[in-house]
Order: sequence, then C-alpha cells, then structure tokens
Amino acid sequence: MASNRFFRRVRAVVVLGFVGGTIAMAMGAAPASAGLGLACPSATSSPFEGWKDYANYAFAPDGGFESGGSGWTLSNGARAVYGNESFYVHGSSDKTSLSLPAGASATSPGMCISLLSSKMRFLVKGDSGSSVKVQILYRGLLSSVLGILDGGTISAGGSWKPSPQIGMLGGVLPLLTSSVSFRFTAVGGAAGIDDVYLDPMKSS
Ligand SMILES: [Ca+2]
Repeated sequence: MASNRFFRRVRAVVVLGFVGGTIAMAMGAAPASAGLGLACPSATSSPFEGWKDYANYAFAPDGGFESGGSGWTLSNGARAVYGNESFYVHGSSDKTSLSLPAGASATSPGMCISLLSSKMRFLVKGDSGSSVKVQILYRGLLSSVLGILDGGTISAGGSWKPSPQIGMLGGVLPLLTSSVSFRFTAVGGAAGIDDVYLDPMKSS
C-alpha cells in the first residue's frame, strides 16, 4: 500500500529528527523545538515591527556579520565590510554588513527546519538595478544538499530596506531534510545584506 509506505517514511523522518535533536542538546545547543534534526533557535525578538510585521524571529548564526560572517561560506568576493544596515534592527552598536559584488554569493550555516511552514527576512541594499537572488538549500544529516528551492529574486537597488518575508518550504519538504541554509547571490550589480532573521515556527 502506497499510504503505508508514506507513513513509514514519515515515521522514519520523525525518528531521525528526534535523534538529531538529542545529539544537538547533548552538544549544548538550544533545545529542539519541533525541528527535523537541527535544534531550532528560540524566537526572541520582533525586529520588523517598524514595518508592521509583528512575528517573532530568531537571529541567524552571525546573521549581522559582526563576526565577519563566521560559519558562512563566502565566494566570488563576498565579504563583511564596515557599515551596518541603517535601521540597526539587531543592535544599536552593530558595525558591519555583508558586501556582495555582482555575482558574489554567501551561504548561511545550517539552521533548523520546522514541521510548520516558516519564513525568513533580512535587510538589503544595492546599486541601481541590482537584485539579490535567494535560494533555500535543504540538507540531509551529513549536510548533503537534498534540494534547492528558489526563494525569489529581491530588488536591492537603493538604500537599506527590509526584504519581503521569504517562505522556506515551498510546499514540498524533501525526505530526510535535517537543516536548511540560505544562499544570497547578487545579480545585476553590487548589493549588501545584513541582519538575517528566521521565524522557525511561523509565529504570525
Ligand atoms: Ca550588522
């Protein structure tokens, strides 16, 4: 029966998620909260209230690039530079953001994926005509890429502004997904990003 196979698969994913969460807790990470493998961070702030988005978000690992993009994979000239996003939604003493020359990309460390649909959001700016392409990389237990979702291409031209909310599931979650990474690529000109946030539980 196809439906029986489906339920066995779901059970396998839940068991693997539980094992991954247990390992994460044993290593001292934040407690898992319905994550499929990697522990979800606690959503602790609502940084986009100024734009009438009252959802609770968690900060991505070095999501403000104050540690130079620690844990991020930077390529084709992407680098942390002096100059924070102008709204200081994460911290008033923050000093750096991520510069993305045209064609450069930055991939975040792995983060949790929730059983519920969730979303992410960040600050963006760029040269006239530039955009930032967002991709969501679904990863398995050994960080292998299981699938890539197109998160959309966001117009970056002009001064700092918040991105739209970007959904992370797109309908189909590849089997055995244990974490997600986000890849940002500058298209059509230089761009910058800062303060990358994740809403792990789709709080609103
Ligand atoms: Ca920053």
